[in-house]
Amino acid sequence: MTDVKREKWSHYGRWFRRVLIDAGILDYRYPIKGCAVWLPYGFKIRNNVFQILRNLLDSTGHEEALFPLMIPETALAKESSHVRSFEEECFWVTHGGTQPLKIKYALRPTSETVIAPMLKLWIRSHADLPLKLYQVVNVFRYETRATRPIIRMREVSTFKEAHTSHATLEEAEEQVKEAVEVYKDFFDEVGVPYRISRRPDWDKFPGALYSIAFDMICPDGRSLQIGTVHNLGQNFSKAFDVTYETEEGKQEHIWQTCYGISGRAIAAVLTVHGDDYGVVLPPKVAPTQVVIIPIPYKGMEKQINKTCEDIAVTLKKAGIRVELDLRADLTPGSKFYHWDLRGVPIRIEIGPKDIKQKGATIVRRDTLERQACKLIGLATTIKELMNKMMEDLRQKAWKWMDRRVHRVDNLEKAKQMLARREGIVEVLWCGDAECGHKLEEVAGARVLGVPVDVEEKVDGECAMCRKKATSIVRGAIAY
Ligand code: 5CA
Ligand code: ZN
Repeated sequence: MTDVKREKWSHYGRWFRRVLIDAGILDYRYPIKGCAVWLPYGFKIRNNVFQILRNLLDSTGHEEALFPLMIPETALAKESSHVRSFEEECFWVTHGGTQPLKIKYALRPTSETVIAPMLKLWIRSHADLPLKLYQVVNVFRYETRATRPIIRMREVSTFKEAHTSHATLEEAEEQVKEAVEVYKDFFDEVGVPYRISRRPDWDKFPGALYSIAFDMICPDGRSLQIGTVHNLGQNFSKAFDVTYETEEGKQEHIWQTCYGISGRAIAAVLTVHGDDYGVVLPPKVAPTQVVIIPIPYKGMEKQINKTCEDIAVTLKKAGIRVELDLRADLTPGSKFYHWDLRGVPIRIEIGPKDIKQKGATIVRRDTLERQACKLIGLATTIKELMNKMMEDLRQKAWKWMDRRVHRVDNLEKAKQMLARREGIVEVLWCGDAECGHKLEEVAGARVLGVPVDVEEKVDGECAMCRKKATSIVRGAIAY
């Protein structure tokens, strides 16, 4: 515990660091920059969040696998734009013991070049396609920009990467659409709002035809990329010569997509719902969904504790994750503080009045509202409240984000808003890179790309050059 103030809205970065440590989620003090420890409580949250993602992938025909960590330099180098971008970003293994290796190995920064040589062995004919694999692993990137807990790590210890193989470009395009839908469902389930944009060519994934990204807005007005979907075309299959036999007996290179979500998705959940008291966990991802706290009263201690124990049993039977806090050395107030900090969605208090009324006092973590309810049907009441809370969290987060996406009609205004970190700006654009870069002439500003989440006919002039606009373009100060 610490007495340092956590102010989410005025000091987001500081708030986030403090909350991670104080709530027992992540310890960032490991002696290698950009590496951290998932603490037991944080690890449970991480697993719950990623289980949602696994379920969505499993139910759409993906299969989980596990590939090796190391990549021979010769394999990494096969796709030229990929290696150009990633060689500077790799950690390299150069020795086995004291012996220098003949070919050095990269720790995977991502796994296209790990998977491709295996696909070459596995894929024979059109009957082997599509092949939809994913893995949840750690990847390593020698990030040169400021590292931040969970958000920009050098060991990204939580990284879900999906890799798919297809017979045609059309099928790969369909897969990109499915991946976008899976990611939408995932972020909707945890109540994280987003905008989806097609990244400009100069910012696509190295080796991709094009990249689509999900971005959210942090409390300080900066955007954060929380997931990406790439159409890789035949770039890797040509580099690794991965072919299949068509129905007509011809050999063709396969078409590929890949899409990734990292621990940033967890950072997003903690960030959008948290407040000055700590984290606020959506019931689905909370390791403890309900905490029961007795309010001691002279002469009634036994009765109160017994009622608490009975409630715990009932709720557990109903499948609710319950914690009973009977610690005798702590006041109810310090218990409230403890569980509020950790974001437990619902608190049940049992005091003398509740006993008399055969009831309980329930407090919601998100609104801190208290309500009295009956013990009869308590499990149902709690489940309904958790559903309501999830819906409220989602709506509140979306409303907040929607107020921070601004349509502006001229470049000056857009730049001013970016400089003041007011979120995402949208202007009309002719599509020229030069005009895109003009929007980026504010320290740290980035073009997020063209909306793919809303279809909109545009009619007007490019905010930069006044030529005819062909689309909207989004910009933000990005993390
Ligand atoms: N092979 C593709 C798809 S798996 C790939 O690597 N895409 S990526 O480079 O865009 O990474 C996927 C996602 O990981 C990004 O959208 C971003 O949200 C997250 N990410 C990237 N670098 C880091 C990092 N250093 N720390 C934490 N998360 C990261
Ligand atoms: Zn223009």
